[in-house]
Amino acid sequence: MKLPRMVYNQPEVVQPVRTDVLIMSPWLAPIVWDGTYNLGILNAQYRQRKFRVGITIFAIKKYTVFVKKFIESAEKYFMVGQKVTYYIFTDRASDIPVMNLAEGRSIAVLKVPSYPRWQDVSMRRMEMIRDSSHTRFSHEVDYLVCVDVDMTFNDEVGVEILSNLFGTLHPGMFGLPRDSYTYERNPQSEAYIPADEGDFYYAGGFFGGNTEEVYKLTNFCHKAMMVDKEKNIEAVWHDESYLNRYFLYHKPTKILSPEYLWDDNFGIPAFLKRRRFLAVPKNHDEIRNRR
Ligand code: 4GW
Ligand code: MN
Repeated sequence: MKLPRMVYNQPEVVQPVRTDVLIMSPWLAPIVWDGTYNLGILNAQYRQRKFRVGITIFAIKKYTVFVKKFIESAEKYFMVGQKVTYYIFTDRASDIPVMNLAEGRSIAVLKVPSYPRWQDVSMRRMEMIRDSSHTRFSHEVDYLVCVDVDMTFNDEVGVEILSNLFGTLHPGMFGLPRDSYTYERNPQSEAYIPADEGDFYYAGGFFGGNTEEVYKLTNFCHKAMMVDKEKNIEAVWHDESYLNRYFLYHKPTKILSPEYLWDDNFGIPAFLKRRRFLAVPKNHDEIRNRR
């Protein structure tokens, strides 16, 4: 495909685009912040090849209430103009609303079991994503984006996030010393990270990559959780702890700034120019405990 002529500002070699935040990890993975990329250029580059994006969400038990707003907001802001499949894992398929989507976009409902403990509901996502990787995802999509469902898109999230393996900086822990991160600190756990290791604290609610890398990540996390379970160990932040362990030794090729996973309970710091994907305030009694 021939690229159209494009006119845009020249990149300036001796004038950094952001000086208030880190925009590159020590292993040269870009950290995606507003102002660091030109979406027009990226879209033009991505248009040259066909690709499809799958976004996985889990709506188990009462969390089906989040689906409608999630999809509505995603239709407005997530990968607009791209081919997208929403993979909705649920134990209550009849509660998933029928929705009109833009052209090239579709919903696939995957029926899965529920677990009595919410920790298991959260952790088993790794196993379920893994199990669908070879049966479906690898045939149907090129990239997978795996996110929490108790969220809404509030601004553009596009091809700038795509990479072989990406993770997102947790909104509550950027800028802290590594020994204060809430990594799993029990050396007996498969999620263990010593106090003098660790790069960033990544959020469990937004990661992804190409289907093969997401398979490897979810397979690692699920297996590690099963090893721990045999020893009656459960990492402090469940799937998030195992994800952090994985990313320590398999560095992500791209890192999303907290613009991509924000919670207004943390306020709005000056460096945060956009809040693209926001936590829905939860009434914990309503949503969580009455099940
Ligand atoms: C406490 O009672 C619960 S229930 C904690 C999580 C629960 C839960 C989570 C659930 O009942 N059903 C469910 O589908 N989930 C999925 O796990 C859902 O996709 C959710 O976004 C994800 C992680 O749970 P969470 O969003 O409540 O976790 P935080 O508060 O850390 O964002
Ligand atoms: Mn959540």
